[in-house]
Amino acid sequence: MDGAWYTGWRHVFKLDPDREITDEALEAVCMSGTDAIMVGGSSGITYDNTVDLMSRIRRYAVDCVLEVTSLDAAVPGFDNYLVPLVLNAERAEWLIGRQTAALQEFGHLIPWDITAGEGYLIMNGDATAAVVSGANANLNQDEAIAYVQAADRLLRLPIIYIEYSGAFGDMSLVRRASKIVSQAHVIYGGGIDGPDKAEEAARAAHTVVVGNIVYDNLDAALATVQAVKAVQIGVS
Ligand code: 1GP
Repeated sequence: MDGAWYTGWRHVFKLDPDREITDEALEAVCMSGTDAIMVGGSSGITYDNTVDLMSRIRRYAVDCVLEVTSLDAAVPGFDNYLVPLVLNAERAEWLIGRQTAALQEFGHLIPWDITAGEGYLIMNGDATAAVVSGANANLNQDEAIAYVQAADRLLRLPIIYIEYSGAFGDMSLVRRASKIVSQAHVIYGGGIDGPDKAEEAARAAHTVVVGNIVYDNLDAALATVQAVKAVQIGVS
């Protein structure tokens, strides 16, 4: 890892433009000490709801990054951009087709120095992202690790995101992934409902993403920040 903008992230909150969040809750999230706010979701994302959420987050000093999953919602003004490539998608459209279509149209506008590709490995077949992209989440650990190695060694992707959205994943897989990568940064997200799971994930991944619980139990969500920051990743 080379000190790129995402390498210092230990904890990230992911907010969904398609879900309501009060000003008070948003303030608590942005002032929590998290390293960044990621804006993204798998459905109902529009230009308007993305601009709206970005401008509300912009009131705070925290870094704000857009995960670009729809061309319609590629909003300028974020600090950074992540472009997911779904490694285990059944349809090539989600691996590289939609991205190249976007480049044909907007390639000249992309701020490359603040944009990174993100190899997405979707491990929960029930997650909306899995359904939308037709991801084959039915992988054993060795098969999943082969995707991680392909992304890290063959594709040289800077980030690998192990996504269990909605369910807490196999931390032994995440730990193995973080150990095996040669240059990629490993992000884990899914099912973190409070400090205990956050701490477990922080031992396994370079960066831990906390999503849904922000909307369901704000206090538990806020408690994940210190839980993550208190642990050193045990995989260096
Ligand atoms: C979703 O990985 C994130 O993209 C976080 O997952 O919403 O389950 O916390 P949860």
